[in-house]
Amino acid sequence: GLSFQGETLAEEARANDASQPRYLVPGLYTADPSAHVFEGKLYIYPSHDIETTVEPDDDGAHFDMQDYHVFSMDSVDGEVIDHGIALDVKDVPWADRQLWAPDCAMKKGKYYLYFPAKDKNDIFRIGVATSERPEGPFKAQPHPIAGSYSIDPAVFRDTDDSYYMYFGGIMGGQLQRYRDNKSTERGVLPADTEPAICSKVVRLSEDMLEFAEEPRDAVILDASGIPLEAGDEHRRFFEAAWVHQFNGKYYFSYSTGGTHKICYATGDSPYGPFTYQGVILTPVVGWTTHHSICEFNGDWLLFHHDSVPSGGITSLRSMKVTKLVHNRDGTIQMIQGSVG
Ligand code: FUB
Repeated sequence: GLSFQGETLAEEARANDASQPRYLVPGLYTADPSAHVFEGKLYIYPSHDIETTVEPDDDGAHFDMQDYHVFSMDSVDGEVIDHGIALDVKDVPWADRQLWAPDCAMKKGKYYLYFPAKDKNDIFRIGVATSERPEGPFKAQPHPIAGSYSIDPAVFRDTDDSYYMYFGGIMGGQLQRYRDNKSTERGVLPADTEPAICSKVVRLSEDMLEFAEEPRDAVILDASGIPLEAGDEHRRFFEAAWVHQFNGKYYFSYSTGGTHKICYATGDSPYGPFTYQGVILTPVVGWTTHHSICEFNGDWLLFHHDSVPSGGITSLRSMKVTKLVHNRDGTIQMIQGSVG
Protein backbone atom coordinates (compact mmCIF):
# COMPACT_ATOMS: atom_id res chain seq x y z
CA GLY A 1 0.00 0.00 0.00
CA LEU A 2 0.81 3.64 0.22
CA SER A 3 2.77 3.49 3.42
CA PHE A 4 4.92 0.68 2.07
CA GLN A 5 5.69 2.72 -1.02
CA GLY A 6 6.40 5.71 1.21
CA GLU A 7 8.96 3.73 3.17
CA THR A 8 10.63 2.49 0.01
CA LEU A 9 10.93 6.00 -1.34
CA ALA A 10 12.32 7.24 1.97
CA GLU A 11 14.87 4.44 1.90
CA GLU A 12 15.89 5.29 -1.63
CA ALA A 13 16.24 8.93 -0.69
CA ARG A 14 18.47 7.87 2.18
CA ALA A 15 20.55 5.65 -0.08
CA ASN A 16 21.17 8.56 -2.42
CA ASP A 17 21.95 11.09 0.30
CA ALA A 18 25.68 11.03 1.01
CA SER A 19 25.12 12.64 4.42
CA GLN A 20 23.61 9.29 5.52
CA PRO A 21 26.06 6.40 5.97
CA ARG A 22 26.15 4.14 2.96
CA TYR A 23 27.32 0.50 3.11
CA LEU A 24 29.66 0.16 0.17
CA VAL A 25 30.03 -3.57 -0.55
CA PRO A 26 26.99 -5.66 0.42
CA GLY A 27 28.47 -8.95 -0.85
CA LEU A 28 31.75 -8.98 1.07
CA TYR A 29 32.83 -8.19 4.64
CA THR A 30 35.26 -5.26 4.65
CA ALA A 31 36.73 -3.13 7.44
CA ASP A 32 39.31 -0.46 8.29
CA PRO A 33 38.79 1.42 4.99
CA SER A 34 41.69 3.67 3.95
CA ALA A 35 40.47 5.97 1.18
CA HIS A 36 42.51 8.10 -1.24
CA VAL A 37 41.91 10.01 -4.43
CA PHE A 38 44.14 8.57 -7.17
CA GLU A 39 43.77 9.35 -10.88
CA GLY A 40 40.63 11.39 -10.14
CA LYS A 41 38.76 8.49 -8.49
CA LEU A 42 38.23 7.28 -4.95
CA TYR A 43 40.25 4.18 -4.16
CA ILE A 44 39.54 2.25 -0.97
CA TYR A 45 41.95 -0.14 0.73
CA PRO A 46 40.10 -2.08 3.44
CA SER A 47 40.75 -5.24 5.42
CA HIS A 48 38.83 -8.24 4.06
CA ASP A 49 37.00 -9.97 6.91
CA ILE A 50 36.18 -13.67 6.56
CA GLU A 51 34.32 -16.29 8.52
CA THR A 52 36.80 -18.35 10.51
CA THR A 53 36.85 -21.32 12.86
CA VAL A 54 39.62 -19.66 14.91
CA GLU A 55 38.39 -19.11 18.49
CA PRO A 56 38.03 -15.45 19.52
CA ASP A 57 40.64 -14.27 22.05
CA ASP A 58 41.83 -10.99 23.59
CA ASP A 59 44.57 -10.70 20.96
CA GLY A 60 42.02 -10.71 18.14
CA ALA A 61 42.95 -14.13 16.70
CA HIS A 62 39.47 -14.23 15.13
CA PHE A 63 40.48 -11.34 12.87
CA ASP A 64 42.03 -13.96 10.62
CA MET A 65 42.14 -12.12 7.30
CA GLN A 66 44.05 -13.60 4.35
CA ASP A 67 43.91 -11.16 1.48
CA TYR A 68 43.06 -7.63 0.37
CA HIS A 69 40.62 -6.40 -2.27
CA VAL A 70 40.83 -2.84 -3.61
CA PHE A 71 37.68 -0.89 -4.48
CA SER A 72 37.11 2.24 -6.54
CA MET A 73 34.31 4.72 -7.16
CA ASP A 74 33.86 7.58 -9.62
CA SER A 75 31.61 9.41 -7.18
CA VAL A 76 30.64 8.94 -3.55
CA ASP A 77 27.16 7.69 -4.45
CA GLY A 78 28.29 5.90 -7.61
CA GLU A 79 28.93 2.25 -8.34
CA VAL A 80 31.60 0.54 -6.21
CA ILE A 81 33.99 -1.55 -8.30
CA ASP A 82 35.65 -4.56 -6.66
CA HIS A 83 39.03 -5.00 -8.35
CA GLY A 84 39.49 -8.45 -6.85
CA ILE A 85 42.43 -9.82 -4.87
CA ALA A 86 45.24 -7.28 -4.75
CA LEU A 87 47.51 -9.20 -2.38
CA ASP A 88 47.25 -12.62 -0.72
CA VAL A 89 49.09 -13.67 2.45
CA LYS A 90 50.48 -16.72 0.64
CA ASP A 91 52.39 -14.35 -1.66
CA VAL A 92 54.04 -12.48 1.21
CA PRO A 93 57.26 -14.43 1.91
CA TRP A 94 57.66 -13.28 5.53
CA ALA A 95 54.04 -13.29 6.66
CA ASP A 96 52.15 -16.08 8.37
CA ARG A 97 48.66 -14.77 9.16
CA GLN A 98 46.30 -11.93 9.99
CA LEU A 99 46.44 -9.29 7.28
CA TRP A 100 45.12 -6.35 9.29
CA ALA A 101 44.34 -2.74 8.39
CA PRO A 102 46.28 -1.57 5.30
CA ASP A 103 46.89 1.74 3.57
CA CYS A 104 48.21 2.81 0.19
CA ALA A 105 50.33 5.74 -1.02
CA MET A 106 51.23 6.97 -4.48
CA LYS A 107 54.59 8.50 -5.34
CA LYS A 108 55.63 9.46 -8.88
CA GLY A 109 52.92 7.27 -10.42
CA LYS A 110 53.85 4.14 -8.41
CA TYR A 111 51.64 2.63 -5.72
CA TYR A 112 52.75 1.31 -2.35
CA LEU A 113 50.48 -0.89 -0.25
CA TYR A 114 51.45 -0.93 3.43
CA PHE A 115 50.05 -3.72 5.60
CA PRO A 116 50.53 -5.39 8.99
CA ALA A 117 50.77 -9.15 9.37
CA LYS A 118 52.08 -11.60 11.92
CA ASP A 119 55.40 -13.14 10.94
CA LYS A 120 56.34 -16.80 11.53
CA ASN A 121 57.15 -15.96 15.17
CA ASP A 122 53.71 -14.42 15.73
CA ILE A 123 55.12 -10.89 15.85
CA PHE A 124 53.29 -8.17 13.95
CA ARG A 125 55.46 -6.39 11.35
CA ILE A 126 54.60 -3.92 8.64
CA GLY A 127 55.22 -4.84 5.03
CA VAL A 128 55.07 -3.01 1.74
CA ALA A 129 54.02 -4.23 -1.69
CA THR A 130 54.27 -2.29 -4.94
CA SER A 131 52.29 -1.89 -8.15
CA GLU A 132 52.09 0.30 -11.23
CA ARG A 133 48.32 0.52 -10.69
CA PRO A 134 46.26 1.80 -7.74
CA GLU A 135 44.14 -1.38 -7.74
CA GLY A 136 47.16 -3.71 -7.86
CA PRO A 137 47.97 -6.53 -8.04
CA PHE A 138 50.74 -5.69 -5.58
CA LYS A 139 54.04 -7.52 -5.26
CA ALA A 140 55.30 -7.83 -1.70
CA GLN A 141 58.87 -7.03 -0.73
CA PRO A 142 60.69 -10.15 0.55
CA HIS A 143 61.04 -8.78 4.10
CA PRO A 144 58.99 -6.54 6.38
CA ILE A 145 60.15 -2.93 6.71
CA ALA A 146 63.30 -2.94 8.86
CA GLY A 147 62.53 -1.58 12.32
CA SER A 148 58.76 -1.91 11.87
CA TYR A 149 56.47 -3.41 14.48
CA SER A 150 52.82 -3.47 15.58
CA ILE A 151 49.89 -2.70 13.25
CA ASP A 152 47.72 -0.21 11.37
CA PRO A 153 50.06 1.72 9.05
CA ALA A 154 48.60 4.96 7.67
CA VAL A 155 50.70 6.97 5.24
CA PHE A 156 50.28 10.71 4.93
CA ARG A 157 51.72 12.78 2.09
CA ASP A 158 52.69 16.24 3.29
CA THR A 159 52.50 19.36 1.13
CA ASP A 160 56.29 19.24 0.60
CA ASP A 161 55.95 15.66 -0.76
CA SER A 162 57.49 13.98 2.26
CA TYR A 163 55.62 10.88 3.34
CA TYR A 164 55.03 9.92 6.96
CA MET A 165 53.80 6.63 8.33
CA TYR A 166 51.73 6.52 11.50
CA PHE A 167 51.41 3.08 13.03
CA GLY A 168 50.70 1.09 16.17
CA GLY A 169 47.94 -0.45 18.20
CA ILE A 170 47.90 -1.61 21.80
CA MET A 171 46.73 -4.98 23.19
CA GLY A 172 46.35 -7.40 20.22
CA GLY A 173 48.35 -4.92 18.13
CA GLN A 174 51.39 -5.57 20.41
CA LEU A 175 52.48 -1.90 20.70
CA GLN A 176 52.82 -2.25 24.51
CA ARG A 177 55.68 -4.70 23.96
CA TYR A 178 57.97 -1.89 22.74
CA ARG A 179 59.74 1.01 24.40
CA ASP A 180 62.00 3.36 22.42
CA ASN A 181 61.43 1.16 19.34
CA LYS A 182 62.92 -1.85 21.11
CA SER A 183 61.12 -5.01 22.02
CA THR A 184 60.83 -5.55 25.76
CA GLU A 185 60.49 -8.89 27.46
CA ARG A 186 56.73 -8.70 27.80
CA GLY A 187 54.08 -6.16 27.09
CA VAL A 188 53.16 -4.16 30.16
CA LEU A 189 50.75 -1.28 29.90
CA PRO A 190 51.77 1.86 31.82
CA ALA A 191 50.00 2.61 35.11
CA ASP A 192 46.84 4.71 34.75
CA THR A 193 48.55 7.97 35.77
CA GLU A 194 51.58 7.48 33.51
CA PRO A 195 51.63 8.96 29.99
CA ALA A 196 49.65 6.84 27.54
CA ILE A 197 51.42 4.76 24.91
CA CYS A 198 51.55 6.82 21.73
CA SER A 199 51.04 6.07 18.08
CA LYS A 200 54.35 6.12 16.21
CA VAL A 201 55.23 8.47 13.37
CA VAL A 202 58.15 8.04 11.00
CA ARG A 203 59.23 9.67 7.74
CA LEU A 204 59.59 7.22 4.85
CA SER A 205 62.67 6.88 2.67
CA GLU A 206 62.80 8.36 -0.86
CA ASP A 207 62.03 4.95 -2.37
CA MET A 208 59.04 4.48 0.01
CA LEU A 209 60.31 1.04 1.06
CA GLU A 210 62.06 1.88 4.34
CA PHE A 211 61.90 4.10 7.39
CA ALA A 212 64.14 7.15 6.89
CA GLU A 213 64.67 7.58 10.63
CA GLU A 214 63.76 6.15 14.03
CA PRO A 215 60.01 6.25 14.69
CA ARG A 216 58.93 8.93 17.18
CA ASP A 217 55.94 9.27 19.50
CA ALA A 218 52.91 11.11 18.11
CA VAL A 219 52.08 12.69 21.47
CA ILE A 220 48.51 13.79 22.28
CA LEU A 221 48.26 16.62 24.79
CA ASP A 222 45.26 17.74 26.77
CA ALA A 223 44.13 21.40 26.71
CA SER A 224 46.73 22.33 29.35
CA GLY A 225 49.61 20.82 27.37
CA ILE A 226 50.02 17.64 29.40
CA PRO A 227 50.28 14.28 27.58
CA LEU A 228 47.12 12.18 27.94
CA GLU A 229 47.43 9.52 30.61
CA ALA A 230 47.18 5.77 30.07
CA GLY A 231 44.04 5.61 32.24
CA ASP A 232 42.26 8.22 30.12
CA GLU A 233 40.55 5.53 28.09
CA HIS A 234 37.94 7.81 26.56
CA ARG A 235 40.61 9.97 24.89
CA ARG A 236 43.96 8.19 24.64
CA PHE A 237 45.22 6.47 21.47
CA PHE A 238 44.49 2.75 21.02
CA GLU A 239 44.86 1.98 17.27
CA ALA A 240 43.71 3.07 13.79
CA ALA A 241 45.77 6.25 13.29
CA TRP A 242 44.95 8.53 10.36
CA VAL A 243 46.19 11.99 9.43
CA HIS A 244 44.65 14.60 7.15
CA GLN A 245 45.37 18.26 6.65
CA PHE A 246 42.79 21.04 6.82
CA ASN A 247 43.50 24.79 6.70
CA GLY A 248 47.21 24.19 7.27
CA LYS A 249 46.66 22.11 10.43
CA TYR A 250 47.47 18.43 10.85
CA TYR A 251 44.55 16.37 12.14
CA PHE A 252 45.54 13.15 13.87
CA SER A 253 42.54 10.84 14.35
CA TYR A 254 42.39 7.39 15.95
CA SER A 255 40.32 4.78 17.79
CA THR A 256 40.13 4.69 21.59
CA GLY A 257 39.70 0.86 21.56
CA GLY A 258 37.56 -0.35 24.48
CA THR A 259 35.63 2.93 24.67
CA HIS A 260 34.87 2.57 20.94
CA LYS A 261 35.30 6.15 19.74
CA ILE A 262 37.08 7.82 16.86
CA CYS A 263 38.68 10.95 18.34
CA TYR A 264 40.95 13.62 16.92
CA ALA A 265 43.72 15.97 17.96
CA THR A 266 45.35 18.78 15.95
CA GLY A 267 48.87 20.11 15.58
CA ASP A 268 51.23 22.22 13.48
CA SER A 269 53.65 19.49 12.40
CA PRO A 270 53.19 15.96 11.03
CA TYR A 271 55.21 14.79 14.05
CA GLY A 272 52.86 16.50 16.51
CA PRO A 273 52.45 17.14 19.31
CA PHE A 274 48.69 17.10 18.77
CA THR A 275 46.18 18.70 21.09
CA TYR A 276 43.08 16.67 21.87
CA GLN A 277 39.93 18.18 20.32
CA GLY A 278 37.03 15.76 20.57
CA VAL A 279 35.03 12.87 19.14
CA ILE A 280 34.51 12.41 15.39
CA LEU A 281 32.45 9.19 15.53
CA THR A 282 30.52 7.78 18.50
CA PRO A 283 30.49 3.96 18.99
CA VAL A 284 29.41 1.66 16.19
CA VAL A 285 27.99 -1.88 16.42
CA GLY A 286 30.94 -4.29 16.89
CA TRP A 287 34.00 -3.97 19.14
CA THR A 288 36.37 -2.24 16.71
CA THR A 289 36.05 1.14 15.06
CA HIS A 290 38.45 2.30 12.33
CA HIS A 291 38.18 5.02 9.75
CA SER A 292 39.84 7.26 7.19
CA ILE A 293 39.14 10.83 6.14
CA CYS A 294 39.58 12.20 2.66
CA GLU A 295 38.42 15.06 0.46
CA PHE A 296 36.84 14.27 -2.88
CA ASN A 297 35.18 16.72 -5.29
CA GLY A 298 34.82 19.33 -2.56
CA ASP A 299 33.30 16.98 0.06
CA TRP A 300 35.06 15.70 3.14
CA LEU A 301 34.27 12.02 3.69
CA LEU A 302 34.50 9.69 6.67
CA PHE A 303 35.00 6.06 5.72
CA HIS A 304 34.43 3.64 8.60
CA HIS A 305 32.85 0.28 9.39
CA ASP A 306 30.39 -1.46 11.67
CA SER A 307 29.02 -4.97 12.25
CA VAL A 308 25.34 -4.20 11.54
CA PRO A 309 25.02 -6.23 8.30
CA SER A 310 26.50 -9.38 9.96
CA GLY A 311 24.06 -9.06 12.86
CA GLY A 312 26.72 -7.80 15.28
CA ILE A 313 29.57 -10.26 14.68
CA THR A 314 32.64 -8.24 15.64
CA SER A 315 35.00 -9.88 13.15
CA LEU A 316 32.56 -9.57 10.22
CA ARG A 317 32.40 -5.87 9.44
CA SER A 318 31.09 -3.78 6.56
CA MET A 319 32.57 -0.51 5.39
CA LYS A 320 30.49 2.62 4.98
CA VAL A 321 30.94 6.22 3.98
CA THR A 322 29.34 9.40 5.25
CA LYS A 323 30.05 13.11 4.89
CA LEU A 324 32.21 14.87 7.45
CA VAL A 325 32.03 18.58 8.20
CA HIS A 326 34.77 20.88 9.47
CA ASN A 327 33.34 23.92 11.24
CA ARG A 328 34.75 27.38 10.54
CA ASP A 329 36.78 27.23 13.76
CA GLY A 330 38.46 24.02 12.53
CA THR A 331 36.56 21.64 14.83
CA ILE A 332 34.84 18.61 13.30
CA GLN A 333 31.11 17.94 13.68
CA MET A 334 30.51 14.76 15.64
CA ILE A 335 28.96 11.89 13.68
CA GLN A 336 26.59 9.44 15.32
CA GLY A 337 27.74 5.80 15.08
CA SER A 338 25.34 2.87 14.72
CA VAL A 339 25.08 2.31 18.51
CA GLY A 340 22.32 4.54 19.88
O1 FUB B 1 40.90 -5.33 11.33
C1 FUB B 1 41.83 -5.82 12.26
C2 FUB B 1 42.12 -4.81 13.30
O2 FUB B 1 40.93 -4.45 13.98
C3 FUB B 1 42.65 -3.51 12.78
O3 FUB B 1 44.00 -3.57 12.41
C4 FUB B 1 42.34 -2.64 13.93
O4 FUB B 1 42.47 -1.29 13.69
C5 FUB B 1 40.92 -3.06 14.23
O5 FUB B 1 40.01 -2.44 13.35
